[in-house]
Amino acid sequence: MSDNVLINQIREAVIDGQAKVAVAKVEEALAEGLNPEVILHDGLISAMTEVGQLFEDGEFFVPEMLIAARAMKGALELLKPLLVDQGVEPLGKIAIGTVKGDLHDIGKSLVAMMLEGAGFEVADLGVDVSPEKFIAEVKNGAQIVAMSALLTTTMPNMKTTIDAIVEAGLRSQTVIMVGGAPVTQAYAEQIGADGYASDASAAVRKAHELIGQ
Ligand code: B1M
Repeated sequence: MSDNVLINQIREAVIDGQAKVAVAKVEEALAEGLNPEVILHDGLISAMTEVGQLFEDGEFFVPEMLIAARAMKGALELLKPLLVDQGVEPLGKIAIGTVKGDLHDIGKSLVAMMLEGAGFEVADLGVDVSPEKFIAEVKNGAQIVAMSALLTTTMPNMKTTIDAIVEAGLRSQTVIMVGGAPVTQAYAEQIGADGYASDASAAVRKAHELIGQ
């Protein structure tokens, strides 16, 4: 089967929330030798972009978004070992999480996975992460605090977390990186973060840069 047909089938399976079909098609694509990064970007991420558009257009509602996300996560699990190179020595410790009030975890998990693959030790704190939890990880030796936000309403919680880290007297002990669809370089600067990355690969580059490697 042609590569484009398979990629389209993966996209459609994710958009339709057909988790089993999505996994089967990703397996088929891998067996045919398609590049995992192409499957990720042109198949899975492209499908979630379409899902977001359908939601904005009022054609999809939260349940449809949720089942599409489940299909994406199932397929992503298959790609994980292929996208993650085995790092040898941990390069530094990163605490990553989606900020308080925000339940979106796919992008954050993708970033965590790529950072881990690049050789960082990653503490994935999950979603809806309070400033206190990030602070506990800084006390626990995290050199980078990495925050993700997908909602314009939760972006300010990045600033709240930075302020809490400052108040705890820990700002000089950690560097702070932010990202997520609504976040920009300008916003990162405005809230006093040390770095911004637009996607998972950029996050790996930024993490290297931030801890001087
Ligand atoms: Co939500 N949702 N959602 N949602 N959802 C968006 C974000 C939205 C843009 C949809 C839309 O309107 N088009 C919109 C936000 C609008 C806004 O704020 N302006 C929205 C809304 C409104 C909501 C609810 C409020 C809906 C409601 O209840 N009425 C609600 C909020 C719940 C909450 O969080 N409190 C909600 C709920 C949900 C679901 C639970 C149903 C589900 C999430 C399931 C899950 O994650 N387990 C969901 C989904 C799936 C989406 C969309 C469709 C897809 C998100 C996604 O996974 N993208 C999304 C629309 C969209 O983004 N197109 C949408 C794929 C992922 C790989 O990309 O997360 O951007 P992304 O991550 C990228 C980069 O951003 C970057 O790298 C990643 C990989 O390239 N990145 C970082 C991310 N974090 C980073 C951190 C870094 C660096 C880079 O450094 C630390």
